[in-house]
Amino acid sequence: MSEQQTDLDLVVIGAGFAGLAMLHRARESGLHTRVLEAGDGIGGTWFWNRYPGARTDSECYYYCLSFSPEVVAEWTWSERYPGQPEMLRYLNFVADKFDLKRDITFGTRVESAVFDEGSGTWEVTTDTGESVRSRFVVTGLGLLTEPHIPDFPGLDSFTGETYMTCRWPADGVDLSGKRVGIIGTGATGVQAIPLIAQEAAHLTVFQRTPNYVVPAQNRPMEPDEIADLKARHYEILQKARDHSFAMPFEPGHGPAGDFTADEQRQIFEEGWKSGGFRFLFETFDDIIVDPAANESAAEFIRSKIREIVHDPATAELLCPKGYPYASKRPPAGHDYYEAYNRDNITLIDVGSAPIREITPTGLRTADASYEFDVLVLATGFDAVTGALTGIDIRGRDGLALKDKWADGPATYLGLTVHDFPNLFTISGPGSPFANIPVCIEKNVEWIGRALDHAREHGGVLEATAEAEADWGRQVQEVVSGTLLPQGAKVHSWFTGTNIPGKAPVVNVWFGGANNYFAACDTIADKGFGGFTTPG
Ligand code: N01
Repeated sequence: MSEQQTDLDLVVIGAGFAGLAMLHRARESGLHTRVLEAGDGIGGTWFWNRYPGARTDSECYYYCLSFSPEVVAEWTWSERYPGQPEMLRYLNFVADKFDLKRDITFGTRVESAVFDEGSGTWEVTTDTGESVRSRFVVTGLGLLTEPHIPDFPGLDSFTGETYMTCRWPADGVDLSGKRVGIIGTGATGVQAIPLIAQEAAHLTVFQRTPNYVVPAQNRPMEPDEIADLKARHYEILQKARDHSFAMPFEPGHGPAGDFTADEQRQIFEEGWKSGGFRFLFETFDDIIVDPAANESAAEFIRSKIREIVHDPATAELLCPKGYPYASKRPPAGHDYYEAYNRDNITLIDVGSAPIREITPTGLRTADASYEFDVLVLATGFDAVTGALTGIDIRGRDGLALKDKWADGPATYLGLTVHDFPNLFTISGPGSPFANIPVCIEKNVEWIGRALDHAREHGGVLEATAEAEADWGRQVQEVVSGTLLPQGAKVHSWFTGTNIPGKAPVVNVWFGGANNYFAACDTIADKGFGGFTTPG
């Protein structure tokens, strides 16, 4: 193990969308920066999630970086929702264009970051035995990074092959002729299931909670469309920044209650054809706040499931009931429900008969046993906080972030934490869950200004305890007027309830990404109120 001390202005943890954008911005300010990345390549989420069917759930032309007009002009997307390989090629294109990799150290997992009061610097140590000292630390760890593997008894006893979707081998897995069992029907499982079913001899899907899946309606991009989207990129970006979920969508038709049942159905039908999140945001404006509007949308989706899935018993099992649509993050499907019409797929309800143990040849639920050769775990993530608390981050007086957040995360703007000076968390808890690249770039823009401000005013920026407490109150207040907290009863990562024992707290800002961006901009424009900048 080698040990080496380097003095840096900035350490960025993670080389996904966030880390790359941050590195580029930091160079503009002339900061001596190093990015530390656990993976062997750039991409973050898009590096690790290589499971069959992995692709974006947002359309290509706003799920991308905008900081470079040259990249916008030079890169051409092939599909409406790019697959993981294309997304990874894109991020490499961006990194290579700006020669970003020269400042990134790969295969290096950060183990700790400790603030030293005396020098006002952070000491960051890695699993390669390296230790670097830096004035600022920015985390770009992603919201959905730390895998969640349920504590199934007997997991190690399984004698077949086991794969986590978020650690799928880069060379792929040959599933042909094999019996596969998959646990999990979240956004990941929903993408993987149709493709695994096409390849495997048989697929058994273990579903605990059915999801509301709207088809993405993927298709190739047309040359004329691409030219138009490129020409209007910055107009589209502004539209996304003005939208509550950072997507350049048209408003809905107003409250669902203003329309008859037939009219509602027609509008939902249009939304279904538009696909993906457009169904949620371009149909009616009150789906996530009004129980009746939500139930209309939910019932429309159930009617589609019953129409598509031939076997009525399977269709009923797939129909979500008892919780509002979108109170769990709704997946986008690619022939998802259609897959259940195949002869080689079986759906098992592990909501009513839970998984008791993994056996050497399969698994046993409360009422039956199942055999398979390959086990796929699509069981989600310790979202939002998991990647941050997985690093031993210590602020003033040795305070561990993990301890500070034991009863739920506390941040100012999702970006900074009281008692953790000069630490910035891109997409941290309390920041919006919305179209991620747009949010990331706004965060990076703001952090860039904050770093410049800190350097002009004595080198330290720290959220006050009052500003942090006030932001925490606002995060809980804005969500209380919506149906989203009800997802807690069906293990939603929005509320931390997908992880047994985790504090059940809404950990993202649902008060509108547009309002959040405005709040952050105002704070920066007014000289960073809510922060102390002691010399
Ligand atoms: O994880 P999840 P994910 N016994 O937590 C089940 C983003 N994403 O990886 O619903 C049995 O949603 C669990 O059951 P239940 C997106 O933001 C984006 O699918 O908790 N089952 C659920 O079915 C998404 O929301 C994209 O009852 C158990 C599944 O495992 C987020 O990532 C693509 C269980 C976990 O679903 C996470 O999605 C994919 C148990 N003990 C993902 N424990 C794109 O945008 C868990 N489950 C492209």
